[in-house]
Amino acid sequence: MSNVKLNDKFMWGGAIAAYQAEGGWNVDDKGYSNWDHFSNSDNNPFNINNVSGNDATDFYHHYKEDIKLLAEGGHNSFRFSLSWTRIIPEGVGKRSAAGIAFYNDVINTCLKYGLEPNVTIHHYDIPQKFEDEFGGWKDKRLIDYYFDYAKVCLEEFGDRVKLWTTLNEPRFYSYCGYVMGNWPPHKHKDLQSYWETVYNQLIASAKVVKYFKENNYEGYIGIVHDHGTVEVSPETRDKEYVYNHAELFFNSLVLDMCAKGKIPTNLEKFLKESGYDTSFINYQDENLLKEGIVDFLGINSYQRFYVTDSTGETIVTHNNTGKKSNEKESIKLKDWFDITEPEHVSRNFWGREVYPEAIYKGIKDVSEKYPGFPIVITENGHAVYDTPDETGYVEDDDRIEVLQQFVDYVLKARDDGYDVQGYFVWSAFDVWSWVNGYVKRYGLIRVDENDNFKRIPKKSFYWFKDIIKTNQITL
Ligand code: BGP
Repeated sequence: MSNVKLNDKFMWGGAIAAYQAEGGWNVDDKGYSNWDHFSNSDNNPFNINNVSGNDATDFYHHYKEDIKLLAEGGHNSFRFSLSWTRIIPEGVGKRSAAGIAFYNDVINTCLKYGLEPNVTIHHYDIPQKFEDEFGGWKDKRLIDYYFDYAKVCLEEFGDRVKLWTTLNEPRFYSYCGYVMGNWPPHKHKDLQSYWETVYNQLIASAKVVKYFKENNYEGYIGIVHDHGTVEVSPETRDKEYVYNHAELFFNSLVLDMCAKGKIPTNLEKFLKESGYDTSFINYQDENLLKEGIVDFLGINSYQRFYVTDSTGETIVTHNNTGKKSNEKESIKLKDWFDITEPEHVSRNFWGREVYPEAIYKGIKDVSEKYPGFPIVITENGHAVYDTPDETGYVEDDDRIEVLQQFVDYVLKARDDGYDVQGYFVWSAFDVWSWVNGYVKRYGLIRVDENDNFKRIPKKSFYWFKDIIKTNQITL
């Protein structure tokens, strides 16, 4: 256990992200983001499901009702993110009074209902302008623009928000944007940009953490990583090689930089061996990284990575259409590793393995490699096609069954002495899924986009309320 207590009590809550929940994409003076661009470009070839997050689930107009409902569900905390272009419409410079007023009221409403706000400064949405002007996170200029934006967030909300995270899933963001290509900026198998953009985001995060500490903000600041333990299949020829390469790709680039303040020792070596341009790595950056070590680690836990020897060219697959496709979420990375199929795998409709033990293994793995950091499960969830009855009620027993196992593993991890201090279910209520819109749902509260975004608690909402009630934990 660490000496840090992020809260008085173990945090039970739900998570959402600005673009996926807020809607109100062009109200008041809100600026234009990369995801607004995704939704509003005519005939966007990348928007394969033809979905728009313009209204998302209208949190912008429903937040009071939502937060009240979460409090009724027994939640004592709430994770949400801030939209850069709502706070600084042009990305840099003038602040939006309306945007700031909105978030002030969200925060104050949380506090009124006894929910600790757990605020993510950046959850995938950047001003489109920076994507157009210089290619977003590819360019180190974004580090300073992001830093200026984060300072505004701390200045405006830091008197009441005590739990911050700098970035949501820098790795997965780069993976989808530059390797998979299903998210903006839609580059496919551009591994060079993958490494560079993860690196740049981690430098940006460290700048903010350093600033937070230097300015003695009250509270704690962390980062959110999409962790999955790397497991090497038994028939693998070169187990150590495969493990080290996969671990660098999936976990240690992010975690070493933010928790050890170090560039992973094998990063430059492995990249050079594979012919990458490593000039973006600057060991001088370690001075900043050391001063920008996080207070805690936010772990989004959905899966593990089961790997074996590389068998050939790089192949990336993803299932963006649900049960219409048999495609699995997978990558074969030339000369590094292949994701392979463990036996008896259960998968969700979008081809992702459902493996609840991953959350326990993840907590253990991170605690052992990065001792001394409290862990918060900042996301964990289960996507299904929900079928409401005529009143709009959803009996989501399938979701409950999976989440129960995940929660049991989190509680077991605590019993076994691992310092887990919170669990946030993805998602608090239905939100708009990045490329699947309203079809792929995770929420414990149904949002009916065809009926004025009406909120109707699902069976899982009551299940979670019960979990919270019977597991009140003092930290
Ligand atoms: C995480 C993201 C969330 C959320 C979740 C489910 O990676 O942090 O924003 O979207 O995954 O993703 P999806 O809706 O694409 O299934």
